[in-house]
Amino acid sequence: MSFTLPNLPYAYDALQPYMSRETLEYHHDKHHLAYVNNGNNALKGAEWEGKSLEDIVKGSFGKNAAVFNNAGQHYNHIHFWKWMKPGGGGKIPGEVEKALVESFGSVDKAKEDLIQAGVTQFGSGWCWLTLKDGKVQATKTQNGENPLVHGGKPILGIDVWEHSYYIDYRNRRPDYLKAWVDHLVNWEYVAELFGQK
Ligand code: MN3
Repeated sequence: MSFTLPNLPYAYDALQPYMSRETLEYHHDKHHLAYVNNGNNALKGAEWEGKSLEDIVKGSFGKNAAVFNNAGQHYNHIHFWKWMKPGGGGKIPGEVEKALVESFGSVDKAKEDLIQAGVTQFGSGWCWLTLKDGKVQATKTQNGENPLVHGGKPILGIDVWEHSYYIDYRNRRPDYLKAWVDHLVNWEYVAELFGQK
C-alpha cells in the first residue's frame, strides 16, 4: 500500500493563535506531502513495498536512509496532526495522568521534561512521551527518527523542525513548545494510544 496524505482533522485556521494557517498550509500541504511522494518513490522495488507503515519504519532504520527518513516522517506527521486539537491542553484522562505521576512524580514535571527534551534537541528532530518498559519517558530524536526504532512506543510527539514553528515563533523554540503543551495537545488521542499498549 502506498503512502497517502491524510486530511487535517480540523480547519487550517483552527489552531490560531498558537499555530497559524500559514504554518499548517506549509507544514501539511508541502512538507508532509513531500515525505509522502518521496517515500513512495523510494519504496518502489524496495523490500518493504506492501508492508505496514510501522514495519517499514522499523525495517528500514539503519538500512535504507531514503525509505527510512520519509517513512519515519510520514508516521510522525500522521500522528502529529492528531496530537493537536483546537482548545487542547486541557484535562488529562485519568489513566494517562496516573501514568505520568507514577513515571515523573507529577504532571508538571512530565510536561517540563518533555519541553526540555524539545529545547535541547540540537537541530531538527522531535521530542516525545515514550512508553517503554511500563514507564513513560521524555525522549528526543533527530530528524525523522522516532521511539519505534529504539524499542519504545510514542504516545505523544512534538515536531521541533524549524518548519513547525519558525513562521509563528521565529527562533523562540521554547515559547512554541510551551504554547503547544498548554494550548494544543490532544490528550484524548494520547490516551487512545496509551490504551493500545
Ligand atoms: Mn514537520
